Amino acid sequence: MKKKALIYGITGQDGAYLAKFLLNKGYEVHGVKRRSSSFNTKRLDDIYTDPHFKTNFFLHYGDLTDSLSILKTISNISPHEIYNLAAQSHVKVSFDVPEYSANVGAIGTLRILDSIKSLNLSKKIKYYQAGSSEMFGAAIPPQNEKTNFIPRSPYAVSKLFAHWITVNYREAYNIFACNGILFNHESPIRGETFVTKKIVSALYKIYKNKQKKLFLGNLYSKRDWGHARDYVRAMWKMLQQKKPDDYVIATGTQYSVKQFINLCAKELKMNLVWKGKGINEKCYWNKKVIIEIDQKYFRPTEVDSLKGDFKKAKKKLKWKPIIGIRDLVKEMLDYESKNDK
Ligand code: NAP
Ligand code: F7E
Repeated sequence: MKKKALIYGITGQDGAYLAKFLLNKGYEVHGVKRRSSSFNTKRLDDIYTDPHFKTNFFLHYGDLTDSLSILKTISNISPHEIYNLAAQSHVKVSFDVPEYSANVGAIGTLRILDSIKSLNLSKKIKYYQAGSSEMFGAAIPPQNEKTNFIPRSPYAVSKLFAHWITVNYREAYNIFACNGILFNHESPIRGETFVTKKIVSALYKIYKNKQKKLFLGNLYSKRDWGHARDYVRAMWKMLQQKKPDDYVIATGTQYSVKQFINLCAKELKMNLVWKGKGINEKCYWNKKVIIEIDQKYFRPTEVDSLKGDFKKAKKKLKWKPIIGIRDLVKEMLDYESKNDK
């Protein structure tokens, strides 16, 4: 029998990669999208087919703040697997809209889990929860499944609730529910305001003389950056195990934001010169200032250093990342070039 998957957060970066991955595996894929005043399905354009014709891909309206729609969607579709990738996922923005971020990230997760339980589908549905390395926050790297969580933003705290409510519903109601604790993962279709996409897109435009300057915040935080295509494979693998469990997914390497900029510049063969310190640090190319610091991009509390230890996933899931950071940068730059009008 054909397996059915339901994806919350289908219109996001990971939702698009996961949908393609599952369609290739022969799944019938259902996704929940929010109503928006303009089209929000750009990332799905290449897999969307008019449902009047034969297709394995279906979109439904819904929202994680709306219990009624969640209950109805899960009941109507009765999927074998649910992937909850929906969130207000921008850490800096979560300081501006903390209540909404918690409503979606934390209570939204509870709404799905409790719908599974209330509909008596605990034995049928396997559940994946999109956890985040942000939950580790100030914990010393490398971080793994045994590391204490020290969250540093409303986003991270909401993900921590989601993590523990997933564990609780697994233990209390026997739901096959897994937490993936994923470190940063990027791609050409990463949201434009996350730092990697912001850097790649601006540097490319500066290189092509279509933009003069890029303004950034903290250049010295370090992240463990992988590729989204590798990471959605890990999500699926978690739900194919005999027992539900929680896993760290990472590359085990870290780079600072400044190192990431230098990697992009190297790929573009741009010779950058850095001068100054702190808020006055500037980056020059061809004797012109192309990068400056703007205080508004700093967070009230920062996460300084993330580096994941993914030994458990390697051993139990037989998972490891395939795409390294240089190939990631190259693919992101190629995408900018192909879409350059
Ligand atoms: P993303 O591109 O920001 O996508 C988030 C998705 O959630 C979008 O489809 C968005 O819909 C949807 N969404 C937001 N609020 C919603 C609501 N109230 N109801 C229903 N859907 C809602 O994020 P991503 O990078 O793909 O990440 C996927 C998940 O993994 C997120 O939960 C994120 O927090 C988590 N995560 C990401 C990373 C990473 O590095 N990418 C690492 C660890 C964990 P719209 O398109 O309409 O906005
Ligand atoms: O910031 C610094 C910023 O917003 C990375 C989300 O997917 O990964 C992501 O969260 C670093 C931070 O990602 C700018 O201060 C400097 O230290 O790209 P980011 P994030 O906060 O790590 C985790 C795992 C998730 O779960 C989240 O959903 O870069 N930084 N200057 C900047 N960041 C941004 N966005 N913009 C800047 O101008």
